[in-house]
Amino acid sequence: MKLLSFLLLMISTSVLGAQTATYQVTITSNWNVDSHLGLPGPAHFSPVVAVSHNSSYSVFPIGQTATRGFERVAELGDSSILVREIKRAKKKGMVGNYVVTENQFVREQVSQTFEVTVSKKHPYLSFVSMIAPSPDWVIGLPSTKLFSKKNGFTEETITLDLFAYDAGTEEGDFGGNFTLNNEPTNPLESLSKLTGRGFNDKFATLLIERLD
Ligand SMILES: [Ca+2]
Ligand SMILES: [Ca+2]
Repeated sequence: MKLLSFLLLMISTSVLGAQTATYQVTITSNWNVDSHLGLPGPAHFSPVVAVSHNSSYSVFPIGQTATRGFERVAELGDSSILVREIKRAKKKGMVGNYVVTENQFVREQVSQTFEVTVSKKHPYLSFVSMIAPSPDWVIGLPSTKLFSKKNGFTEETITLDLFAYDAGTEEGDFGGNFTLNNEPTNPLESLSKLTGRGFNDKFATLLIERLD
């Protein structure tokens, strides 16, 4: 019996393939005075909150209004409430893994790298990080599928430009306004790309590479 179950395990592993894949994510700052009308001394990207999930969840839902947790990240870079929301989504089966990184201080540390594991059950990756200081501006990755039944886990390297997005929770959305204290936006607006002077160039670039 033992041999039989061992054989079945071998067969199922080879037929179904690996259940998870790990990706290395690198974010490199492009925040600069000329393009973005200012680079304040404490300029940084807040700890990245990255999540693997199914199609019912996203941590960067373009077109939707902010949850309390998302608002807190967008305005203060504080991920504590968002992590609670992610844990609730995990209990409901919508989320697989999540990671919270460190601040990325763009004057001394131009890029940061972290790893995320996606699975067949949670094949999407999304993340968010605050452009700080700012009213409620973020960079992020909308839900990106890294596994399909047809092609398996994505092997190709993904590169993307990351532009500034408005979380729709605070006023003051004009180029170069790297300040924290602005009037609340009421009612909330949806997460959308910022446009105009100071926003036309990417704030960062993104590289996603498969590790194993
Ligand atoms: Ca805003
Ligand atoms: Ca607010």
